[in-house]
Amino acid sequence: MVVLLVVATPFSWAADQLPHIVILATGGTIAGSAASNTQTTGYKAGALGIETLLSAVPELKAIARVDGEQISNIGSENMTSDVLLKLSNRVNELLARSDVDGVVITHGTDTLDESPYFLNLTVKSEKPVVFTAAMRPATSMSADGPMNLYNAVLVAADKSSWGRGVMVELNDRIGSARFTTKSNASSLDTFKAVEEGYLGTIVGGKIYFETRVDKIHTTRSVFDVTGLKSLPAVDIIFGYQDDPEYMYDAAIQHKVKGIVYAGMGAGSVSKRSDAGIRKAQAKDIVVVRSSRTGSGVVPPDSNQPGLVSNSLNPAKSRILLMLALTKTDNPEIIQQYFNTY
Ligand code: DAS
Repeated sequence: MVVLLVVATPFSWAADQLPHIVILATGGTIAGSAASNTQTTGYKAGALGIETLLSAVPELKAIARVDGEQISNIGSENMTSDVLLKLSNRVNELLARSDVDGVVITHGTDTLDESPYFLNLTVKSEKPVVFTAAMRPATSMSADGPMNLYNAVLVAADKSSWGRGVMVELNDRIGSARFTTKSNASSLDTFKAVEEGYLGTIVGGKIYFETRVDKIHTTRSVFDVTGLKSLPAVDIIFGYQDDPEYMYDAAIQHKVKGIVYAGMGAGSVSKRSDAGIRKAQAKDIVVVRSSRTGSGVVPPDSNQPGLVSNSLNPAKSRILLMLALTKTDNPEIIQQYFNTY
């Protein structure tokens, strides 16, 4: 008599069924290393590799099949368009595979309002893309990186995350790439969307989504960076009392294609900036007025030069203007992009 022994190994059976999440590491404080566990400033960001980050969170194995790739290992103050293009193209390659269910990207916090928005406009998939980071280095007491990474994978592995656009997850909060920005230089809860709030939160390992993004993103975006080797040069010029016209001369001299004006209040221009903007426009440079306040809408104003950024802050406006200029230099079309993305 043949006895067939079937051993159901829940864990290995479950492991085969777990979502496959790829973690792309770019550097930042989450991979930061300091001399002591009480040091939370002045450390080296991007010091630890992806394997070290993954080994610090063995609990990931219970929620997803995880692979790690090192895209770069830099402080995000040194993030560049070249790395953004590499990152976006790699994410699209991965998400086009039927055996990949989502992507998590570890990143520095300093420009974590730029990279996620770039991918929000260039990823061509409904699958979850979740950025995460840390405000304390991996070597510090109560480092926030491991739990942020665990929660980011939890979100990326969850079917309810599909179709929400690129997300930013830190400190048990889930923000949208479109609205989330770094609101404080050093606090653990620095990532916020002042007016739009969070998409959801994570409590006790459970995801609670509360809202969705109305703006266009991912699969509905017209922007495609496949095969692009560079992006049009766009600079940001800050508006302030006594702001000089020569900043615009420098931008013109360097042959930028676009300028974002980080204006006072609702994008107000001084007489000097007005002259500078009109001079740039005369050289076919597209100028968009944003607000240095960090939130709120910059409305159209026929008395002031330039397109308007809607509710995009200056750093996000630059991301959209760079991508817009890969498609057109028509001001009416670009303004429509700012009204809808
Ligand atoms: N330099 C910061 C950065 O990489 C470190 C951090 O906060 O992640 O953005």
